[in-house]
Formats: sequence, structure tokens, C-alpha cells
Amino acid sequence: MTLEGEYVPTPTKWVRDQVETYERTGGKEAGTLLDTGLPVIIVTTRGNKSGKIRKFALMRVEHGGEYALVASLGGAPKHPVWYYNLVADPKAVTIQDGPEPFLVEVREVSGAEKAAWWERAVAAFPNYEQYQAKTERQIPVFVASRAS
Ligand code: F42
Repeated sequence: MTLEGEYVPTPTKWVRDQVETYERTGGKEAGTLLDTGLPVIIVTTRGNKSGKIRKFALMRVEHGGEYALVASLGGAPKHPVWYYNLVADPKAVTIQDGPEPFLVEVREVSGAEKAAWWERAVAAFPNYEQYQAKTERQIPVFVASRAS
């Protein structure tokens, strides 16, 4: 399942290349973050200003068929801009975790639910802890569930 529209790659070359290789090989290549061996997923959103198709990679944080999408951006003071795409259209999102992308619906989580997903996220990618420690920004977490 893919979103209709014109794909405009991210200007961040290493991410653009990872997305392209992952999609071309159905996840057989470029499935991990650089040489960490830690798995990634490919997320597709609709640009909230351009309406174009935007894609990026995130660490794979999966539990019970749902995924956490952690807007960490390495602990930068500002959200990644894909955050605003998800807020604007939480149903125009696909995740690719293997050969084929599938449609999901996302919701930003808070409180105890966020704490539970944050624990899973840090277990999958310990760097998230350092990212949160280095910024005043509360790193947002979305949970993606397969669209009904
Ligand atoms: N980023 C994370 O935040 N968390 C992760 O766990 C993570 C893991 C990861 C693993 C592998 C990998 O290759 C990259 C990884 N990244 C991770 C980086 C992630 O893939 C993104 O590159 C990063 O989060 C930054 O996302 P971004 O959406 O801010 O990217 C910018 C550089 C970008 O693409 N900007 C575009 C541009 O032209 O400058 C615009 C993109 C866009 O969505 N535009 C919207 C539109 O309408 O088209 C408007 C957005 C707005 O409201 O301004």
C-alpha cells in the first residue's frame, strides 16, 4: 500500500540513500542504522505544506504489531519537520518494515502510555536516552497502528 502523489526526497543524502536502497531491496539492504546493526523502518508521510510524498527512516521500535515513531532528531532543539506532517494528517502514513509498506494511523502519546513506549524505544536504541538528556524539548512519540 503506497500513498499517491509526487515523491520529493529529503535533502539529507544519507537518509535519502537509505530510503532508496531499503525500498529497492525490500529491506534486504540498508535495514539497519549505519553499522550499528540496529533495525530501521521506512516511514512515508504527506507534506503538510507541499502535499508531496515525504519519506524518511526511523529506528524500528515494535510491540504487539504497533510501532513507536520517535521524533528525536538526535536531541536537536527543534522537532524534525516530519512531526508536523504526522500532526496534520495522521492517516496519510505508511510504514515499511520488510518487503512491503502498509498503511497506518498514528497518534501522539503522552503520560503512562508514552512512558511505556519510551522504555521500549530506549531498549531498541539506547541513544534516545542521551538525546532526551541533551535537550529541553520533550521528544514526541507517536504510536502507529495498522489502519483498519
Ligand atoms: N530521526 C529521528 O528523529 N528519529 C530516529 O529514530 C531516526 C532514525 C534514523 C535511522 C536511519 C536513518 O537513515 C535516519 C534516521 N533518522 C531518525 C533521521 C530521519 O530519517 C530524518 O532525516 C530526521 O528525523 C529529520 O527529518 P526531517 O523531516 O526534519 O527532514 C528534513 C531534513 C527534510 O526532509 N526537510 C525537507 C526539506 O526540503 O528541507 C522538507 C520535508 C517536509 O516534510 N516538508 C513538508 C512538506 O510540506 O513537504 C513541510 C514540513 C514543515 O512543516 O515545514
